[in-house]
Amino acid sequence: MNILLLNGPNLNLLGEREPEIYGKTTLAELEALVYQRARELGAEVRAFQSNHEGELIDELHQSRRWANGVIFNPGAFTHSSYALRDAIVACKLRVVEVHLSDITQREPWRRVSVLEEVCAHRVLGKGVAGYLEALEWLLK
Ligand code: CA2
Repeated sequence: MNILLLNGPNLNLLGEREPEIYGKTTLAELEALVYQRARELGAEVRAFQSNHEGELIDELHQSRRWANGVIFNPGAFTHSSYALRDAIVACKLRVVEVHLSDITQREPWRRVSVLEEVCAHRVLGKGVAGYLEALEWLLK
């Protein structure tokens, strides 16, 4: 199984600010944890992070034949990006929407996900462990 690990805007700064919301783990550490668990489970992971909507869309397009599933934290694009929503449908990949925080318990604008309907599954508010849960869900 091949899994794309995709992180959206500002997640390159993980571990640097707002640890009370997003935890202390850096993006590099998070990616290493997912790589390690995937190796144990016999899967291959490719990780990509971008602050740019178009680059995330390009990565979904480019991975559509290689990947069997996607672990995707779209960051704030979650709440607004119909372009990413179309890309998820177009690439026909099983996408798990992951959020470190529980967006359903935060500001009203953060409670809305325009991607939820086109994702196969979602994991909210479990921090880094949520990414591992998403991996295991895709591999089960
Ligand atoms: O809870 C999540 O995982 C989010 O997807 C994180 C996004 C946020 O815009 C979503 O509403 C929920 C990114 C938050 C900003 O990331 C930071 C990272 C490090 C330091 C400060 C902010």
